[in-house]
Amino acid sequence: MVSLEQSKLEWPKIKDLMIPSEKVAHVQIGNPLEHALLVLVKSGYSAVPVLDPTYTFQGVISKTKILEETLGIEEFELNRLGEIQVHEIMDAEVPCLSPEDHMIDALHKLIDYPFVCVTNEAGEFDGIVTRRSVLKQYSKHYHEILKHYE
Ligand code: 2BA
Repeated sequence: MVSLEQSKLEWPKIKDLMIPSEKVAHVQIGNPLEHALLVLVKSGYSAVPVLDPTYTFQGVISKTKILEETLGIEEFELNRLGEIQVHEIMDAEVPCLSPEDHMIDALHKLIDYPFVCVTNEAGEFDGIVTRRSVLKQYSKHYHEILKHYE
């Protein structure tokens, strides 16, 4: 019988799957929502990580959250985009992974989140693991098993 810890070792580590920080679009906690929306629209992503000036991970900001915040009673109040800072409305209660975790640790979290941030022991931002990268690994594994039985 294979233990959970043994089965984890068969899968890649998070550090080998993640998109490194330098390739991840992000915003700073003190940025106004106007800037965050610009980054989200220009990058094409629906949500991106939020960092502080020391590159410590703080949370996630999404287009949906920004639009919800600016929606008044009858119309969007776009002037509010310059008045509110990212840290006021970001989602700070999101799970993180360590570079030494295994893919299976990401799998559980990616059920509820499209990406999970990777931080080192000091809380510094190392990158993200996306649903795409994990699904790619599963697809590769599946085809290897098929070949094995052919
Ligand atoms: P979403 O922006 O909702 O994107 C959902 C999926 O759509 C992505 O899945 C990807 O397959 C595709 N996609 C969206 N925008 C894209 C773009 N500009 N270029 C290429 N493909 C794009 P995943 O790749 O699994 O990403 C999951 C989530 O991770 C994304 O959700 C986004 O919030 C975040 N993400 C991925 N790559 C990122 C990066 N380089 N910088 C910041 N955030 C990123």
